[in-house]
Amino acid sequence: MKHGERITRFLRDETGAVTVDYVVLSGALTGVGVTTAAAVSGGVNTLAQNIASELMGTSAQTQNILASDGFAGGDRAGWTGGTVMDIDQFGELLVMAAGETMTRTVEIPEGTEQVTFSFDVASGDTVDLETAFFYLNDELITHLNSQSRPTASEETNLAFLGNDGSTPAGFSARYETIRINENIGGDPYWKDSITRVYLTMDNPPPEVTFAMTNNLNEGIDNEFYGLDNFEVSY
Ligand SMILES: [Ca+2]
Ligand SMILES: [Ca+2]
Ligand SMILES: [Ca+2]
Repeated sequence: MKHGERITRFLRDETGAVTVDYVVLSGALTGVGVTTAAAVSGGVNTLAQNIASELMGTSAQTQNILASDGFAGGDRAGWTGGTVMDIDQFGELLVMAAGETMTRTVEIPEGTEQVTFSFDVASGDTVDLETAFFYLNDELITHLNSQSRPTASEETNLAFLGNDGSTPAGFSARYETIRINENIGGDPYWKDSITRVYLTMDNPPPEVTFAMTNNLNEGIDNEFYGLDNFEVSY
């Protein structure tokens, strides 16, 4: 009998031991599961944060403004040449007289891959297929052929980039028509236009000078090219 009881106890102990082992083991497995879930969710969270900061980085990239000039209150800080004029309907513009050159130098952070110059060009009154020229560091990037007065045969105004906007290597130029065939301001008889121009420069040096000139042949009160909403960004 004693021997039998011992066997029974032994079996019970074995069963008990197995049960204990199972509890410990399943507990350990649950622990591994929790740890794995935490690790995976941690990884997913990190990935989500990476995507979020990547997206924020992208939007922040377009918001790095190096210069922003609207000439409000006659402010022309940083510019050489040109005269700020408050022309009815156009507002305050940096106006370029016949043959005049206007420049603005901007410091570019090291490692910038591409810098963008964007600005509105107002073609006022009797501009008749005369041209505004745009330079970056003395290199002619593109030119705007504009006709802001009504032609003799039809009242059609024009504004387009010369050479179809083709540019030297490492630069690009494009434009958008903001207003055309309208009497915006100046002399109400002569129609005007506003063209937004975008220039880009790849791998810019630490300092870039934007310059704008023209081949107008009349006084500022007869025709003008005006600059507004000038912005440099990367
Ligand atoms: Ca303005
Ligand atoms: Ca003219
Ligand atoms: Ca006008």
